[in-house]
Amino acid sequence: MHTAPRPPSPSAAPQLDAVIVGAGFSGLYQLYRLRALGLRTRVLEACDDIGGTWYRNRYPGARCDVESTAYSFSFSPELDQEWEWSERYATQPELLRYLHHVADRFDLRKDITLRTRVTGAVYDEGDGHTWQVTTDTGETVTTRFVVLATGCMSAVKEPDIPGAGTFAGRALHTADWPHEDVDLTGRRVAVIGTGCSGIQAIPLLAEQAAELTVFQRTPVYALPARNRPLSAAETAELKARYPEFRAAQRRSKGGTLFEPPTRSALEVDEAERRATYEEGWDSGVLSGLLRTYTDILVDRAANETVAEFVRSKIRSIVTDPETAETLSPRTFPFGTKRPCLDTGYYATYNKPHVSVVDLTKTPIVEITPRGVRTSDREHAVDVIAFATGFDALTGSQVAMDIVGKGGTTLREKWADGPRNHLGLLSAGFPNLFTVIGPLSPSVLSNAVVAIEQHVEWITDCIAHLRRNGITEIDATPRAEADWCTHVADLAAQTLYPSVDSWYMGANVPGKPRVFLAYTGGLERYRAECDAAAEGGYRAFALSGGAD
Ligand code: NA7
Repeated sequence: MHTAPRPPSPSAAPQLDAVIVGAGFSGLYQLYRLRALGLRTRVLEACDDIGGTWYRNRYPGARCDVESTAYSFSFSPELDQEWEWSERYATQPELLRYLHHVADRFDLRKDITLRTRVTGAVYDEGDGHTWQVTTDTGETVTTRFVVLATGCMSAVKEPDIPGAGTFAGRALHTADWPHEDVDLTGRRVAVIGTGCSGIQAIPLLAEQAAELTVFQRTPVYALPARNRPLSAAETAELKARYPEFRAAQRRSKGGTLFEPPTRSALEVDEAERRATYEEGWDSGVLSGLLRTYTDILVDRAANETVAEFVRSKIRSIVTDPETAETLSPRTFPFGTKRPCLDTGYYATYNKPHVSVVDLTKTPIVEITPRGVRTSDREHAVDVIAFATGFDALTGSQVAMDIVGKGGTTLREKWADGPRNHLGLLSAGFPNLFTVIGPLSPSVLSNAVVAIEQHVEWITDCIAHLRRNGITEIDATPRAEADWCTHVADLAAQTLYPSVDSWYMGANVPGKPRVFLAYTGGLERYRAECDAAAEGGYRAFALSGGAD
């Protein structure tokens, strides 16, 4: 049970209409929308700047893996016309500049409070139908609605390695990189972790370090980004067709545009398959290989054809055959962990000062004051860069003391895995919406398109409630149970749940194994959400209120 403060008396009118937690892509757009409805809204942001994911992930090489022109807001045609992306895949600084531009252009900053972490929220289940939100600055605010815009990858997974605090050199984490330049010239650097963050950082860290040792537990499949500057002509051409492009994005399955495959990988011959995979590899698109055939994510034999194709590419790039084999993923099907887009990742291992330690052969025993001790030796280093990932999708929410009806905390309710209806509302936690949280398409889609769909649905819902004098909306236990079953059933038709990935919560010790995202695609999901809103949100439990 919780120790949070008691809720306010039912008669007290809330100080605010809405509190939004987080000032990244989700929080900024939600603020814009709720303000347009005339709601008294505040965004509370833990960091000392806006930007969310794109503020925190400042490591060298941090870049989006969806094309910038698609990974950007679509709600304002004027914004589309005035903003210029410089590269096919924007770097973190450019994405942050974009979000600053959005905040300024739409005058959002005045309702954003920085350096204020929401620590808890308690629901008044009397007639008040309000949340009392508390912060680490000692503030308490009452509000009718709360929107968790805390992102999918914001709870950093601290390295679960003995002795991690004893290192006498400099310890860094990709999700909390220093603001000032880190000069690694002449330094011996260790990188622990080879997910997307590690893979983006390693080539840049290798440019400076005297020695770079990569500690790899599981190799991943990485595809070349083929990043390049965007020409003025390309940009002009895109801007001319932005309206139709944005409309098509909204109708798409994953927020990016491509022709869906029609054939099985097993019904074509080897030469044709190879040619198709070469094209996907050269496309420089994250899903370039996933979208080649219908059965890549559902049939192991089909998947193995593309997995072996990537391994053949690794062998063709990495000159030392033993290193190439160490870097070759063999323990999980292609795409069941998020693939990575890289720039020079595999070729970095051809440099004489770069090496990889295969932790499946010589596991890390501990971090020592001098470096990293594996089962066979101690690796002395000056700097350790942890690229060990996140408590994805649920971590940021269960970190807060959120107390719903009956004094139950969200943490308690989700002890066996997240439960909600449509990823939007969890039964017993009324008026508390989540943007791209668990059991929604979130990490399996272009996040910005998914965010816009959620924010717009939440905004329409709140507008409806206010128009009709309804002060409480809750998911019904029945609808929630059906949704959780539906999400699990869809995932079970794929290879995803067969793999220990952060999609399954498997990277965090003790986290329940549940597939955390909706695999049915954005298009179908959007239809589900629209259907649930029909008939005055009849799929939810609604109550009238006191004010
Ligand atoms: P990821 O994808 O979770 O990668 C974390 C990496 O760190 C992965 O290689 C892990 O190996 C490794 N890891 C984690 N803990 C340890 C320990 N204790 N010892 C050795 N290695 C460890 O996080 P990223 O930040 O790279 O990317 C997250 C997402 O952000 C990414 O997919 C994009 O969507 C954006 P493991 O695989 O668990 O064996």
